[in-house]
Amino acid sequence: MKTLTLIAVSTVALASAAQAAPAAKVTATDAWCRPTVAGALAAGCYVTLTAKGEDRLVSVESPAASRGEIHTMSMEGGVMRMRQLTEGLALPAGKSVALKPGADHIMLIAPKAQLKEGAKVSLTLKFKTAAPVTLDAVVKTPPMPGMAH
Ligand SMILES: [Cu+2]
Repeated sequence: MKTLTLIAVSTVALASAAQAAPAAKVTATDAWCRPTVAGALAAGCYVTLTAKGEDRLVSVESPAASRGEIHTMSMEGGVMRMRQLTEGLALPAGKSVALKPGADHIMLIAPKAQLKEGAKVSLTLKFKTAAPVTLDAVVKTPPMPGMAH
């Protein structure tokens, strides 16, 4: 009888230990994509990410495009250049990281349809540690139209 009781206690202990581990979480807000012209080869999308623990945005997928990439932009010799962040984008713990025009952004490659103002684009963001986040980004014209790339 004593043996049986011990087994029961250790099973309960294991179950509560599994529940106690908090799931790593990234919060995504203000997701939007820039409208495209018909036949556009790429579309820029933006979102603000806040990771609870240190994490990394490693990939982006969308049913609206062939694939998603994570890009950054920087000034090189007076010219704005865009490059892919093949290692993803670092997300420091507890700090909001804003993907925005002229800086880090999500690039949808080969959109399957024209992105029109007011439409919604489903994005799935995948992280190194946190669970994936799927959200709808709204298509809207950016406040500064001169920042297109
Ligand atoms: Cu880009």
